[in-house]
Amino acid sequence: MATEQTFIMVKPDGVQRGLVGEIVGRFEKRGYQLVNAKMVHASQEHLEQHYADLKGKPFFPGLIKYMASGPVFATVWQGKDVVKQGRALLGATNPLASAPGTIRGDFAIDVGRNICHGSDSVESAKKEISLWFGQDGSIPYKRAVDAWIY
Ligand code: 3AN
Repeated sequence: MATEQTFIMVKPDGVQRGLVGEIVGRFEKRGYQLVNAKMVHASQEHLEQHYADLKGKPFFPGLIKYMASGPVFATVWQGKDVVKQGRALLGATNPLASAPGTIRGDFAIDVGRNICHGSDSVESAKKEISLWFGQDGSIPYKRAVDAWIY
């Protein structure tokens, strides 16, 4: 049984454009298990923690303002290679480089409004899940045994 988990977030533009169902559906159809989910209107401090690695970047203040502009849909997903495959489903950070067929490649044109976030490593997934959901955020429920579900 695979136990790898990742943190996937639909950003305010994705929520406002009605893309939550589309994004959740793509992960479900690929075979991943939704472990946790919630709508959150995050504080500036919380988002600064989430994006701490980008603090020195010129776009950081604008990024925090955009992310704090409305609710996001925060989720935890589980399954085989879900961190890497989750990033592949999202597409490249800059939608100009995202392949059609990916979420960003199908729905975004601006790097500053790129709809979704996905953890970039197993380590950052652990940190992000605990930041957004706390200690109990990553406990999976038991799925029916099925050879086609990871
Ligand atoms: P990713 O979200 O694909 O992991 P990061 O961590 O490099 O990419 O960037 C985090 C977020 O910062 C991006 N999702 C995007 O919203 C924003 N961002 C990254 N690069 C730029 C940029 N050049 N201009 C504006 N916003 C950016």
